[in-house]
Amino acid sequence: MRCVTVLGPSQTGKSTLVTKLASLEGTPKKSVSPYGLSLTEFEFGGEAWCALDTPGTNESLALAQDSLLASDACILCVSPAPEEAVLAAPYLRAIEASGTPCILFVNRIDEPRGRLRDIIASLQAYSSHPLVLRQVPIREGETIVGHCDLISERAWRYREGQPSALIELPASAAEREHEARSELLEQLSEFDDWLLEEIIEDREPASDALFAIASRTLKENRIIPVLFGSASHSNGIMRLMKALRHEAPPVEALKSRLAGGAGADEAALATVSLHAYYRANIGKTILARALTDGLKQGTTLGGSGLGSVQEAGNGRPLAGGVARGAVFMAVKSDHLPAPALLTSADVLEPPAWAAPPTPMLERILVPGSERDETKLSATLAKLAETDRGLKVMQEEGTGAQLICTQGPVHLRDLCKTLSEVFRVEVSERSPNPIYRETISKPSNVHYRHRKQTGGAGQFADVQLIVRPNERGQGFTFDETVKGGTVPRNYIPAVEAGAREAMEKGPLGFQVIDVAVTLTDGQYHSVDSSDFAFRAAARMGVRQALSQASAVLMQPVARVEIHIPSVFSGSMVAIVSALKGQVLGFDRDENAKGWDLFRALVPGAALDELARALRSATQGIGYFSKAFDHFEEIYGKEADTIINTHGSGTQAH
Ligand SMILES: Nc1nc2c(ncn2[C@@H]2O[C@H](COP(=O)(O)OP(=O)(O)O)[C@@H](O)[C@H]2O)c(=O)[nH]1
Ligand SMILES: [Mg+2]
Repeated sequence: MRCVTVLGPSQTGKSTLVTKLASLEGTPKKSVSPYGLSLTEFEFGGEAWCALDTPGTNESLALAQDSLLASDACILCVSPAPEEAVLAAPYLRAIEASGTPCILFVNRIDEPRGRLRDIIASLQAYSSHPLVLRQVPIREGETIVGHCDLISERAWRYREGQPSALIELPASAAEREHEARSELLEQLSEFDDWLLEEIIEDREPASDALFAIASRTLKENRIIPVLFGSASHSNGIMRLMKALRHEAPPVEALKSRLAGGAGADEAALATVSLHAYYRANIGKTILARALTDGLKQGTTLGGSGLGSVQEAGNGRPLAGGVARGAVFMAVKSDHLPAPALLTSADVLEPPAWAAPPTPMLERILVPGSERDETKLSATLAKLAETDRGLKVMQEEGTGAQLICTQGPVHLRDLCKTLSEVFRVEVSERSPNPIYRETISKPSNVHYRHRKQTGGAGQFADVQLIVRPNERGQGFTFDETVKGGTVPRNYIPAVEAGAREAMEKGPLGFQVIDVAVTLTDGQYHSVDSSDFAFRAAARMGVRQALSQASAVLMQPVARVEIHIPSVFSGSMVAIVSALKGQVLGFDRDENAKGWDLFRALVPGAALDELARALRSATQGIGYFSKAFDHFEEIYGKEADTIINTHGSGTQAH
């Protein structure tokens, strides 16, 4: 079986294209995962094919990447409007990183949306491989009525609902054809010395030789050939499918690509799992592709016996086992993760390029009942195993389930799976922002803890200095006690008490960056104890903090924003509006046409940054974030935060 991924922006006609490709010769079989990955099996040219169709939203990029893990080649489907080219940038980036041979298909050419040359030029800005036009349109007025293949130089006229008809190349198209053909030969000659020679010698190379070169340059992933058509009108579909059949590399090429990318032993690779999900009453279902022959139920894979294997298109049991190259469904193989590379003994990480984008949307899941509460964390942990775009954590302070997802659609799918498959009901809320407080001036305190209850009394007396520490230094403690006024053995208890006082300061937040010094004190030979000194220090430091002009501190994150360069102009304004600080920006060395923008942004503004970035970049820009430091925050803004989130007793 040969496998191809179809990917590209939303509404470019990917799903229509897959349906048309799969229906060229017979009836396709199709299955769809709850995450929207749709898989179609069909026959073409006497071979079995599998097309993986992914939703065209940026949240689904991870799904597209996982599909590439199992694909011999991919089709990037775009609309012919040059101004929409930027929407394809994330896909070009992912395809290039993966090393998957790619055919660019400009769909919807029945719609007058712009010139082919313009769309190719716009897309070229995001690809380091040359985009090589393999056909030119034949036009009547503004309408494209057919195409001429630049290698065979055969011209075709589209016919509604029927195969295209072979025609004479119209004189009006001849000049453009000639020009485009020379361009194609020139582009191909960069990768073929023989062809270069032929061109220099002004010889006309034979079509067969050119097809062979075109095919090799796609297999070696040096170029991206460009075809066009209209999926809904079935125009250009046969040409595209034939190109795939003749030019897409065999599964062995995928195998060595995966082994190379993951640093794995190619000979040992048996299977790549690309996607997993849970179904009610069935459990974990894994989509995988066999890289060797002879896999069947019971075969040792990833260290354990493979459960039952089924046809991916319709779930029928594969009694005879799985042939090399076949995409299959594995159930009752709970030990297998996805995506992963599997040898018979081991489970290996997929290549780094397949890592999902950093999850940007953080939410707290609140269980609906006590029963749900116990089930929720176990279920989330299980889901995170099969969904690398999901991160599960606990909220600081409350211990609630904090999840990071790719975005709102991902979150919705997740809650749906929780409810429908695992019967766990949840509601959601935003995480509590994390604030801290510190002090802005030193303060001294003399505190005596004394109690006489029943028999034994309690006595401890401490004199303390509380001072602001350097930013980032945290809590420090020392002592300058002279003459044993506080005996050595009680000093650790004083430190412990001081530390306890840091748990909640006068504004109601954890206190950071404070130095406490024990300077003097008194003890009682009978009534003093660790307990008493701890209490004295705790109460004393609390009192000192309340006299030391507490200030609110907010977290500041360091963000790395990834955007196509065309959007870079708007970033400074976005970051400034969020009271962030721009640290600089550079070209992204790893992705043509992309910039990397670094900034410091208040933690509370990260949600807003995600929103602003989405709207400024048509959903394409994304960022990764890491906590950087806490910084002071004053005035009205601070008061509002203290009133909403603080649990202190003392007003600011
Ligand atoms: N005019 C025109 N419409 C198309 C073409 N291909 C698909 N469509 C329409 O575009 C819409 C989106 O198609 P779909 O295949 O769902 O796009 P996807 O989001 O990329 O999967 C549907 O209404 C299709 O009928 C085409 O070649 N020409
Ligand atoms: Mg679709």
